[in-house]
Amino acid sequence: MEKDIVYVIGHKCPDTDSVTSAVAYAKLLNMLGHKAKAVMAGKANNETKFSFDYLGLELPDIIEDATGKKLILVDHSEYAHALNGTKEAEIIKIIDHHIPGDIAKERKNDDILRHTGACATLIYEEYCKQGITIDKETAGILLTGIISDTNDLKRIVTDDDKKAYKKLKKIADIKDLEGYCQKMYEAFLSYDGMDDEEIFMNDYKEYARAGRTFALSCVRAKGKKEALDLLERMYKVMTDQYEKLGMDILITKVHDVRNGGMYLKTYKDDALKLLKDCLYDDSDSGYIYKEKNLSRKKELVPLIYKELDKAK
Ligand SMILES: [Mn+2]
Repeated sequence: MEKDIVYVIGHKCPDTDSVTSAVAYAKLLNMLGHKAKAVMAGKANNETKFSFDYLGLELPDIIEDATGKKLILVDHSEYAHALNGTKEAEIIKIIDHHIPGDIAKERKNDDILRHTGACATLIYEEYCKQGITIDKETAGILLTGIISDTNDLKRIVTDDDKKAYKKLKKIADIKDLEGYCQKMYEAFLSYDGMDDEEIFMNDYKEYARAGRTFALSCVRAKGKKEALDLLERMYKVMTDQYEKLGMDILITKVHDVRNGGMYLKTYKDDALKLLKDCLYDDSDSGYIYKEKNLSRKKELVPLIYKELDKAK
């Protein structure tokens, strides 16, 4: 019985877009008569917890291993970001809005791989394609995913995101939407109840390129003082966790939300030099500071890929 269930799952270190996408897509499959269940590949972050609470919804269960399971992957398409055991799972479908990863590349089928601001936008479109009416609850879920991944459309988004947002906003009819977004953002910035290791793993992603591996953790701070404090604490976590994580390079990016800049620190060996080369930083400090906060997905990772390719 369990074997027939398809698990709809987002990436490790789940963010709100990956959880909402999984929940909404599992609901769609259920409505179409399939046995599907949304699950999470790890603990929900504070923003996701807040949103589900606000919408009066239960968070999906967490599963620890995907071995032998039937999966639909949402919001990721790389083994490095997927739950342990995904290589030994049967992948039915992928719906992702990032650059297609290694899982997507080794398949030829009806996966949905398109660049949008949020994966939730792609799920919204699936409801439209299937002709399923979106109820108020589902609209709230999908709208939340878009709000989270696009910072309420303030980041670069596609016309499809804007279209979905407009439609969903109307159906969801969230009272005081602006206040909801504000509270989501406050929860997103909050590390309440988390220790330093949990903060480091909260938004942590692994990558491989040119025979080397690296991981980049994104952390937020409410000002310069907190940013520098977090930078040192995350350095300690990187030092302590280096062997366990098994990456060649660990990087922490602390975004100073108040002032807009970013601080980067690395572990170990040549990692700092590599990153300084990427970012044309010729300072001799033990970290990097830039006035502009760069996006991990769209800016930092591509820059690091380029530098690693050069060094190959
Ligand atoms: Mn996403």
